[in-house]
Amino acid sequence: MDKSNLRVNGKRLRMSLEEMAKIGGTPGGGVERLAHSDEDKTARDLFVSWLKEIHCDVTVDEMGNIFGRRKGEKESLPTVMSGSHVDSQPRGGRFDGILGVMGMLEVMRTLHDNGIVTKRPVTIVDWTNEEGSRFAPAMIASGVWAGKLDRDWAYGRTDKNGKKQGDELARIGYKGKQPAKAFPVHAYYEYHIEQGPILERESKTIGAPKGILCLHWYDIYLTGTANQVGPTPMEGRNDTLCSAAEMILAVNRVAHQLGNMVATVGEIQNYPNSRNIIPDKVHFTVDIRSWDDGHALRAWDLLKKEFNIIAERRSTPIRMEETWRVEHAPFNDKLVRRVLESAEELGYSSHYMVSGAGHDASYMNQICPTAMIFIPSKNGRSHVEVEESTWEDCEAGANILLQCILKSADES
Ligand code: HGY
Ligand code: MN
Ligand code: MN
Repeated sequence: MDKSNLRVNGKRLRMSLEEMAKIGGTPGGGVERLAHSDEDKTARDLFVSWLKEIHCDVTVDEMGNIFGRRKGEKESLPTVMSGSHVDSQPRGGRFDGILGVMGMLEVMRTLHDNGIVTKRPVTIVDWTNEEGSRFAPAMIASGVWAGKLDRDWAYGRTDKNGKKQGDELARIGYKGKQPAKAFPVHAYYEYHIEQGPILERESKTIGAPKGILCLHWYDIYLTGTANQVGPTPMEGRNDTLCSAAEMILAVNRVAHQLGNMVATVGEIQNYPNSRNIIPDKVHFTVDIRSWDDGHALRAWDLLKKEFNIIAERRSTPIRMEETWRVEHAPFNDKLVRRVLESAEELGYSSHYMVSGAGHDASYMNQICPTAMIFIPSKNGRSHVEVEESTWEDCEAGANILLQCILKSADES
């Protein structure tokens, strides 16, 4: 059979995405499927049932990563793999992560329908807790699998209510026995929405990122003196929310000043968070990203100095945690070219770019040749309920994935 004419079933892909969007669906048309929530479990169970329908060999490792393997002619050859994540942000979108899992499922279904056995085995993966929203950091399970993060450290990470990641993984029945350890992979592709404005602005259908920015995450803790807001004079207050406010604006300013980076404070907790008590504890997060890891570290050095000055001036002692860093990920040139060539062969416009969003492909890139396939995000929006991509583009990206998988899986 001339596999270059093979195409996915776009309707079936749409149906699986719509089915998944019902799990944790939100009133605003998005999804909320936080890592290790009941919704995450429901989606995982459905995914596993679909894998079994096409006779995949399903395994779950210690971090809850779900693998579905389709036999190849030469079982001893390293597999070709693709996948993404089922978990979402709070009030997240219906495409982030799940498109890459359903897209690869559609590829596996297409191989199954056509009775195609590739030279190499083909594996699909759902990476646990890619978002890092409930349990920080992001990409934690692919990080453990790649040998870059410690499994027990990951198990010990807690959410805002003090629940431990390892306990929650066990609670939903996905704390597998198989070690979360890298096995040989010949090539890894990740199919994902762009989550930014470039493809839409350039009117291109397929994005081929040259790689992913570095991601550096920090946690800042401030302590002050709580008191009744009425009788306490303004002079001499140790108001942690005022310190945090100055620090948050410094994060924004430094990113503008240095350029070639993004830096954001996305999360803050304020205690006791009562309108008539001066806050005496604040926790907030800092996310810094750049293609140049050293540049991102220089920004952090500057911010640390500024934070210490502010904390000193306001007498609100500070503790800064350097929580997590993943290097920038320059993808494999050959595989990136394969994405661009496949787009050309299938008649789709394409664009060479960079990924500002983090993906499990960052860690896979440290293990094996890796590349990603993007499709446009409407109005460049993501991590929001209005996240949207067209069904035509979803089908187009899945067709590119199918061709890339076939080419890599038939390589000797
Ligand atoms: O943070 C990210 O870019 C991804 O959504 N984890
Ligand atoms: Mn994602
Ligand atoms: Mn995301």
